Order: sequence, then structure tokens, then C-alpha cells
Amino acid sequence: MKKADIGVIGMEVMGKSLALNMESKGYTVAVYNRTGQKTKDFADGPAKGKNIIPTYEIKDFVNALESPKKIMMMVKEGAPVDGFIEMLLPFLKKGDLIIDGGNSFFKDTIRRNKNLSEKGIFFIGTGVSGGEEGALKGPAIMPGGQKEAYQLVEKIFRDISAKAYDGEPCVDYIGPDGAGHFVKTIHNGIEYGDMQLIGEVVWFFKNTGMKADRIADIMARWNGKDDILRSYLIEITADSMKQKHAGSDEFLVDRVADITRMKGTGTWTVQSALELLVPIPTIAAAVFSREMSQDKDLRLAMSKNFSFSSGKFGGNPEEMIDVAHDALYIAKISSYAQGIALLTAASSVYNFNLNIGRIAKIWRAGCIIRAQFLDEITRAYEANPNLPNLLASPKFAGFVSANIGKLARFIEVAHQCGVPALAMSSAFDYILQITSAVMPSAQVSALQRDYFGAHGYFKINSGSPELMVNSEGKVREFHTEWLVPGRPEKEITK
Ligand code: NBP
Repeated sequence: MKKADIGVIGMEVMGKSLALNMESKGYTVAVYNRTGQKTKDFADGPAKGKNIIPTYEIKDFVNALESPKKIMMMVKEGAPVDGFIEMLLPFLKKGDLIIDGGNSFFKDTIRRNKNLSEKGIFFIGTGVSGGEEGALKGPAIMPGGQKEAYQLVEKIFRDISAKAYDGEPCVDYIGPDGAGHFVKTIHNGIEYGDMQLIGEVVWFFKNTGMKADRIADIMARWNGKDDILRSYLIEITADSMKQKHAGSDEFLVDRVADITRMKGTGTWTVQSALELLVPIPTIAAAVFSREMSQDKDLRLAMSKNFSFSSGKFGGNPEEMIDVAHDALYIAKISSYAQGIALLTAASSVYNFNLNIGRIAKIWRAGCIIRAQFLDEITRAYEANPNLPNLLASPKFAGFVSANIGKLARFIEVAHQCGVPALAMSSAFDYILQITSAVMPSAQVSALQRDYFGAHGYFKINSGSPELMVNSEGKVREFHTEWLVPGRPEKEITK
């Protein structure tokens, strides 16, 4: 029997769909799952009659593969990934390749890559985005690991990946060791931000008195061919909001509880941002909002004592549609600017050597955040690969400057109605902060820190936002002796 071109471990939705996708592109695929019954069900079901080899022992699985052996794991992140690596190792030779396609923590991937490299085994940690349908019909793939390892599977990955409207495969070598999983994590963080921003706009419309089908129509229009908001998430919002609750005249969205659960990637994004000191308030707002959504009992109890959360919108809802459209676009630009700033910082700290323009290209199809807006991001970074922030790109800067008042108005009206808009507000404030030459509150707290802890402060020149520097160009640092009569100021430049 012909040996398999590649093996897939993990016969849940992702592994099964990827195996079928690979087979449909002409590859023979060996499959394995810890619980053998799932492999059998797959072999007797969707894989029947296809070039898919079911195996029930790890040894048989590895033996079924052509050398160098290429093994893709689609299993739960964490201990199962380490467990399978241990099980595979006795059967592998130098130059064989293990791929972890699950949502693993990038630092685990760096560790696994290092350990396996020492044994001569290649290791790729790759993001696979697009859920079950993406895995089956074409996901966006974000592989990180040794370049030579990527070359072993480049053709398979290009064949199975989603294709953007210009035919380009949504896969590219991302960088060494943990780069692929890091980029997938931040992709998911950005996805959290997008979902929260859309959720806040929809909830705002609902509070102005609009019914779900009216909101669905607005979303469908915003997903129009040339609309700047056109994206998969807007499309599925429009589609899902028209859905009626089974057996009733109510819309399903009005019966779904306001509890959004999550797995690890949003939290990892925020943790990385804290570790690398990169502000990502909108993505953090999205994660915190999911946490707040899960505090249902507390919110129910608190809502009985406060009435402002049920304020009514007094104006004409139709007037707010265009305002909300541009407000959402600006908030989205702000949120992506934050996510990209985090990618850029990580790239230099972890030597990932990320190419932001190429990453945005990979995300144009197959993944959850696919949107035409990503083309604009690619163009912005192609025009200037050293862009200090997405908001600095002339096209985005122009739109934001001309329309920021609409985001301010959206937030103001939402708050007057008692509608929380944590992500929209933080997106607005991020723009205000990053474009402020001086942040007064920071100056005040600098003084407070010096007062209680002698932590020192920098100064600006009189009448100018520029930092005070000495003749060598070094920023001058000072401390006031607050408890000494006359409170003398000393220069403490180091
Ligand atoms: P799951 O994340 O539900 O994982 C199921 C697989 O993990 C099964 O093969 C299961 O084996 C195996 N597994 C578990 Br659970 N515990 C194990 C253990 N202790 N030892 C060995 N195997 C174990 O499957 P999925 O939803 O297909 O996702 C696969 C990966 O892809 C995950 O990392 C996920 O985060 C990622 N991902 C999922 C999606 C999505 O939309 N679902 C999208 C993108 C990425 P068993 O059958 O014997 O229990």
C-alpha cells in the first residue's frame, strides 16, 4: 500500500476536516486518535473510500508515513501535545517533522522547538484559523519553526490553505520557533476586539429601539461590496440576527443569554501585552467584557439597585446609523493598531522577524477576522515597513482625523442611554493618548510618585511638550525634596 504523505493526530472537528482537506488535494493521509473509536467512526464515515489510512497504534501510524515523516497534531493544547511528542519520539529519525496545529501557548512552542531541535527533529508550531469550515475548505495557516521544516510542508500547506480573492494562498512562513503560535494568539486577540466592538454597536442599536431584523439589514448593508466594514464577522452578524427562535416568533438573538465564554488566547494576548509593556486597551476591554458577561448573577443582583442601565434613546435612531458605521471603523483601526503594535514589540523581543504586511495578507481569507480592510493594512506596511503605528499611515490617519467626532458622539449617546461601550471608549481613548504630545495625568502621577517615593521625574521645556535634555542629549531627571523646608529641586540625571 502507498505510504501516506502526511499524518494527522486528533480526530476531533479540526483534525478530521484538515485530513479531508489534504486528501481532497491529492494527498494520502494517515490518521490516529487517542480514543480509537473516533478514528473508526471517521474511517467508516466521511473518510470511507478516500486515501485516508486509519491507524490504532502510534507505531503503526508512524510506519504508515513516507520519510521524512510529517506529522500534524490537532489536539487540545498543553499536556496532550507534550504527551504525543513523547510517544512519537521513539519512532522518529533525524529530519522528521512534528507540527502542532492546535492553539498552543507560544512559549511552550519555543520550548518544544528547542528540545526537539536538539534531537534533530524539526518542529513547527502553526496557527490554523477558520474553525471547522476553514479547516475543511481552506484555513489561514500561520507556521513558525525552522525554515527547512517549513519547506517540507510548504506545498501541502499552500494547497490546503484558503485563497484570497487574488488567488494568493493564505499561508506564509511566519518566523522561527514560537512566531506562528504568537501570531495566531494575537489574531485571536484582535478577533476578540472585533467581536466586542460589533457587539457594542448592535447592543446600542437595540437600545435605540431597533428590532433584530432591522439591525440585521444594517449589518448586511455594512457588508456591501465596497463598504469599508465588509468582513466575515459583519456578514455572520447580519445572518445570525435574522434567525428566529425555534417554535416562536421571537428572534434567537433576543433569547440567547448574555454570557460569552472563552478559551486561552484572548487572555494570553493581554498577558503578553502586560509583559511587553504594550497598551492594548480595546483587546483587553473585550477580554474583560467577556469576564463581566460571565458574572450574570452579580449583574442581575446589581441591576435591581441601579436604574441608569435602562435609559432610553430620545433621538431618531436612523440618524445614528452613519455615525455608528464610521465610529465602528475608527474603533477597528484603533484595535488593529494595538494588536499590530504588540506583534511588532514581540518581533523584536523574541527575534520573530515578523513582516506585518505579509501577516495581514494571510488573514485576508480563511480566518475569522478576514476583511477587505486587511488589504489596506498590507498596503500601509508595504509603503512603509517601519510604520511606527498603524494610525500613522496617511490613509488611516486621514479617515480618523476627519471622522473621530463620530466615535466621540457614539460613545456619548451610548453612555447617555446607559449602554456600556468599554471597547469603543477604549479605542477612542487609545487614539487620544497616542496622539497626545503631553498626557497631563501622567505628569501629575509622576509628581505623586516623587512625593511619596522619591522616584524622580522628567521635565518639559517651558511652553513646549519636548523633554528637557542636557548638552549630551540625555533626558534630565529631577527630584524635589518635599519634606525639606523650601522644597529644593535636585537634578538626579544618571
Ligand atoms: P479539541 O480541542 O476538542 O481536542 C480534541 C482532541 O484532543 C481529541 O483528539 C482528543 O482525544 C485529544 N485529547 C484530549 Br481533549 N485530551 C487528550 C490527552 N490527555 N491526551 C491525548 N489526546 C487528548 O479538538 P478541536 O476542536 O478539533 O481542536 C484541535 C486543536 O485546534 C485545539 O488545540 C484547538 O484549540 C485548535 N483549534 C480549534 C478550532 C475550532 O474551531 N475548534 C479552531 C482553531 C484551532 P480523544 O478523542 O481521545 O479525547
